Amino acid sequence: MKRHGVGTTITEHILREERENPEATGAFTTLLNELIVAAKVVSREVNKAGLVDILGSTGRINVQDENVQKLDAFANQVLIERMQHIGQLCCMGSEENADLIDIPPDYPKGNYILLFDPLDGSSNIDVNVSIGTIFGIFKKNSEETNIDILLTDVLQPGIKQVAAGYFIYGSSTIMVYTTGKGTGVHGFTLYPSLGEFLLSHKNIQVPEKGKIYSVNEGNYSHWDEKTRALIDYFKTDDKETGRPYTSRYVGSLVADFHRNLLKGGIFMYPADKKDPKKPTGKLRLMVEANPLAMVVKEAGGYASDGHGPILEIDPSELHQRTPLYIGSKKDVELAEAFISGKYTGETS
Ligand code: FDP
Repeated sequence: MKRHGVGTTITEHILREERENPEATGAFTTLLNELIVAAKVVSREVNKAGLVDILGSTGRINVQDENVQKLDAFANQVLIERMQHIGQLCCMGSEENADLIDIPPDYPKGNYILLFDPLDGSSNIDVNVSIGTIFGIFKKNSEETNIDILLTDVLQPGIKQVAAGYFIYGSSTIMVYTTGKGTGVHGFTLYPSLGEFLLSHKNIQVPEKGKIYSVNEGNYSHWDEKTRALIDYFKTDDKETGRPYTSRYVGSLVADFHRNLLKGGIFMYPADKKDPKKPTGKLRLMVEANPLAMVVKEAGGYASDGHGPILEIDPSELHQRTPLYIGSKKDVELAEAFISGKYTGETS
């Protein structure tokens, strides 16, 4: 509903979802609202990232400023500082921190666990390519609030996430999130003049099959035969099965994922032999793969590690890595058939 020329704000949307959930206490609404504030701060900083140098070189100000930090460290700090005091979290986990992040003793604790990648795609910051923040939210198993949280409380399979989503800092800033259970995936665009996220992408559905494949093909020589066969498949001419697919790879997971979510297709970061320390690929299960897997599932798509659903992986480490195939259901099922050696012939 339009109100005085403004569409649905994200706050309205979250409150509506809260009213429709009889078990809601308002705790989750508080959590999301504070997360949105943190993302607005990061978005503002990302938008002026290039200006720091410009101002420094022309006006000779700021360039020696000790407070000018790397943006990913800044985003991490903003998220931790904004989220730790709200009273709804029992701990956090960040891609930037080796261990779990405790809630300081002078703040109240809650039942939610927030896991995030504060600035994904950070190698793209310097070149003005879209980057993002990814988040997944779990509930701890026990209702008791004043107990110490152990890593085992956090290491839950992605299927147990109660919400997940991302912010993309691109030509505009967009938040996409879901609370699962059929509530849909919705996108909200930040209107800078209002400082508000407004509903812009209602109930996003990823096409069942796409035309795009997204992968860092520079890793070709490090892949096994099955992975190479899959990529060769997408590139081979065959009108009946809609091939060749078109290749699109930004190198920012959030940006590549977001494009394929809206247009259809598959994003892949396969296992490779490039780095013996990362035999299962580069991407992190808890802060990258799981949240996007929840989003894509709710939008009608699928995420796999090549052998089964990402959301069913039982994690053993906070920073566990996983191969990732994610996007249109039929494309990901096909990839899974190739990788697990079950591919038998042409599919449409
Ligand atoms: P980045 O290293 O720039 O932070 O997981 C991080 C990530 O980017 C993803 O956003 C992106 O999809 C991937 O790594 C890119 O990796 P490659 O450079 O190996 O393609």
